[in-house]
Amino acid sequence: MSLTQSILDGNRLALARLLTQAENDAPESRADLAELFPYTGKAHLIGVTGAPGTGKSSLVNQLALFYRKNDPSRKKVAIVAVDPSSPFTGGAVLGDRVRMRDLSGDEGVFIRSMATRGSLGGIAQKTASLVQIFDAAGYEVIIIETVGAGQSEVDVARLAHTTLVVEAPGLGDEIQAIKAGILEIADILVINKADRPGVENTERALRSTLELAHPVKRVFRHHGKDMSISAPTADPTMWIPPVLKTVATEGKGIDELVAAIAKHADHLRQSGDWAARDRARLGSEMETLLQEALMDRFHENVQPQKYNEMVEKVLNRNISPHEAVTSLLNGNQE
Ligand SMILES: Nc1nc2c(ncn2[C@@H]2O[C@H](COP(=O)(O)OP(=O)(O)O)[C@@H](O)[C@H]2O)c(=O)[nH]1
Ligand SMILES: [Mg+2]
Repeated sequence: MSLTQSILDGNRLALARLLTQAENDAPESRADLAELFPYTGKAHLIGVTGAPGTGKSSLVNQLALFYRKNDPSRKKVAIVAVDPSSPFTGGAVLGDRVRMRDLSGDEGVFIRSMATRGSLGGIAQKTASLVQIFDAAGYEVIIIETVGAGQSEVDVARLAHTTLVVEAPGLGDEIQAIKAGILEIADILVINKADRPGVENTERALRSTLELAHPVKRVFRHHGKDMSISAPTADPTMWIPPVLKTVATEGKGIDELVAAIAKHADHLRQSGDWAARDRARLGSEMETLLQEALMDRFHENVQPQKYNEMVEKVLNRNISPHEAVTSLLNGNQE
C-alpha cells in the first residue's frame, strides 16, 4: 500500500514518516504532499503565539485534553510545536509530563515538534506542509505553537484560521511587553497564569492597547461595562478579540477558551473570512514557493563569478543595485 493511502487510513507510523520527510523537505515528499492535498481544507487551524514562558505549551496541552475528553465530538487533535524550548521536545517540568502522558496514549492526538533550523520562510513553509499532512490525515483541530519573536507571529497568524496571543503577568513592564503589533494578529487574547500577582495590571494594559487597536470598543464603554461581541449595536461582521484569563497548570478557563475558539470559527464561516483566510494562506504559500523556484532557476543560469562581479560593480558605485539586477536578469535571457 502506498504511503499516502496508509496515512489516509489512519496509520500513525506512515504519518510520522511523511512528517519527517516533509520537515527535511525531502524531494520524495513532494509527490506525497501533492497526492494528499485534495484531502485537505477541513481542519480548523489554531495558532498559539506569545513570549517564551507565558504557558503556551501548557495551554495547548489543556486544549488538546479538552477536545479529547470534554468535547462531545471528540475531535482529533494535532499539535505542531515550532519552539526550541517546548516541553514537547523534552525539558518539561513534571506537571507537563504528567499531562502529556494523558495525551500520549490517545490515538486521536498527534504531537509533533519542529526543529527551528533554517530561515524563517523555510520554517513557515515546512510548518505549512506538516499542517497539510495532518489535515489530510483527518485531524480536525490543528494547533500550531510558535514562540512570539517578531516575524514568526505574523507567519503563524498567516497559517491559522484563529490566532491566540498568550500573555502572562510578571514578565516585566506590561506596557512594554504588550505591543500593539501583536494585538493586530490576535483573534483571542489569553492572559495565562491568572493565578499570579499582577494579573489585573496585565489585563488593564491589554484592554487599553486593544482599545487603541479597535476604537469601536469605546462606543460600548458608554453602555456601562465592558463591550461584548453580542452587544446589539455591534457590527456583526466585526470580530473584537475577547480577553480571557486562564490557569493552564490547573485547567482553569479552558472551557471558556474553547467556547471562544468555536465562536470565532462560526464568525469566520458566517462572515466569509474563513475562505478569505484560506485564500490568503495558500496565496502566500504559493508566493513563497514561487520566489524560491525563481531564485533557484536564476542561480542555475548565472555563474557565481558573474554575480560576484556585479556585486563588486555596485560596491564601487559603477552601477546601482537596480541596474545590476536588470543587467543580471537580461544576461540571463541571452
Ligand atoms: N503559575 C502558573 N504557572 C504556569 C501556568 N501555565 C504554565 N505555567 C508554568 O510556566 C512554565 C512555562 O510554561 P510553558 O507551557 O512551557 O510556556 P511556553 O514557553 O509559553 O510554552 C512552566 O513551568 C509551566 O508549568 C499557569 O497558568 N500558572
Ligand atoms: Mg512552549
